[in-house]
This record gives sequence, C-alpha cells and structure tokens, in this order.
Amino acid sequence: SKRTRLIAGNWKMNNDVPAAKELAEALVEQVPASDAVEVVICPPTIDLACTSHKIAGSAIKLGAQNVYWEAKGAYTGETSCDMLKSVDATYCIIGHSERRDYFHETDEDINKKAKALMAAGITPISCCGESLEVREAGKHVEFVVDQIKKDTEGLEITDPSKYVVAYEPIWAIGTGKTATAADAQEVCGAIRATLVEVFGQETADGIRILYGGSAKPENIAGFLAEEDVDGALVGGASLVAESFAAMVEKAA
Ligand code: G2H
Repeated sequence: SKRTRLIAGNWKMNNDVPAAKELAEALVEQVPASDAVEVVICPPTIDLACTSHKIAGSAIKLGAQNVYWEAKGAYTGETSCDMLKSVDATYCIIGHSERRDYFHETDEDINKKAKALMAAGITPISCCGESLEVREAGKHVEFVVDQIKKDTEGLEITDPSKYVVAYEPIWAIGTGKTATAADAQEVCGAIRATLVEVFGQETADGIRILYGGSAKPENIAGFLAEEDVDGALVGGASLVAESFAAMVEKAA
C-alpha cells in the first residue's frame, strides 16, 4: 500500500531505568532497519530520557504512553508535550483502553491530547476499541466509529503520516485471545471509512491504522495482510527484544 508500516511497542508499566537501558540496547542490536517499516518504542515516562540516549542514531524512534494537554504549571504528576520533545519523543500513545478504564479518560480528553500533540509536532497513536460486552451485542463497529468521530473532532491533519489510529479490541488485550485477521479488518475498514468522512479520501488513505491485542511474531503476518491494517501496537511481545525484532522483520 502507499502507507509505510508502523510497529510500535507499548511497554506499559514495565522496566525500571536499568532494565529499560538493557532492553533498548538489545533492540538497537536486534531490530532490523528497513525503509518498509517504521519502528517506535514507548517506554514509561521515567525511562524516556535514558531510552532516548540508548537509541540515538538507530532506526528506532521514541514514543510516550501518555501526555497532558496544558503547556505547564500546577498539574502534579503530568508531562507536557514540550517535555516529551525535550527527550526527542516523536510519537505518543493516547486513549489506550487501560487509561480509559482505570484513569477515566474520556474521548474529550483524548481529543484535547491529540490537538496538543499535533500542535507540538508529535504524532499521536490514538487508541480505540470495544469491550467484550459491546462485541457480543454486535455493536462493535458502531461503537468504534463513534469513538473515532469524537477523538478526531476538529483535528486538522496536513500530513496524514503524522496521525495514527490503533484498533485494540479490549477483550484481546493481554489475554492471549486474539481477534482474527478478518475481525481486525472489519473494524479497521470501518475506521478508514470514517476517516474518509471526516478528512476526505486522500488524507484517510495516508493515515496508518494499527491492530493491537496479543499481537506476536506468530500472528502478525495475518493481520498485516489485511487491506486496512498498517502495523501493530504490541504490548507483551515488545518486552522481549527477540520477539519485537522478529515482528519488525515480518513487517519489513
Ligand atoms: C494492547 C497491546 C498493546 P498486548 O494493549 O497496547 O498489549 O499486546 O499485551 O495485548
């Protein structure tokens, strides 16, 4: 397709500073460089600076897992876009289902984060996805379409390679239960159609849509073979250098 694939590792709340340095070093050694695939790792906030230092000069790019939309001030515990830029982070995950569930993030919050990141020149990886309950009710497509509309409201996208969507069915996250490639394509196709409605065909054609949820070396090729799946957001398998490198290799 006309889109460069993207494999992003979401370390979640794993790896202290020494462990992050070690994993970053192993990734620099093992992840193959290829023009066909962009590679991003998203360590915890406390690891961003040391990881950035370790991957400098390699083909691996840095992303954060969260951001706050205000520029600075009395927001205890939060991290601004400029702070992310100061460690050369060029991507940031927003709206992961764990943040929606455990930290009560709303589509409105996610929309504000996307706007702040894009104004700062950082590429959002904006997550969406339905629960098991919604899927069993057969309402997964309309649920995700509604999230996309709310999360993208009022966004102006000039470079479609600088806005990324990740579809992560919540029932497939960290559970070992994967959606089938056809399940992923059904929703990713509907996401693309919604992006066409919101931004027009040309922009929508350039936006990467990732699949997430127990993606691993054994199943990634099946997802990538689908028309509207342009990469993966990888949790568990991104914590082992060999596995993450193998996934990049399969995408290259
Ligand atoms: C979904 C995914 C990465 P895992 O949360 O964001 O995690 O691959 O462990 O299911």
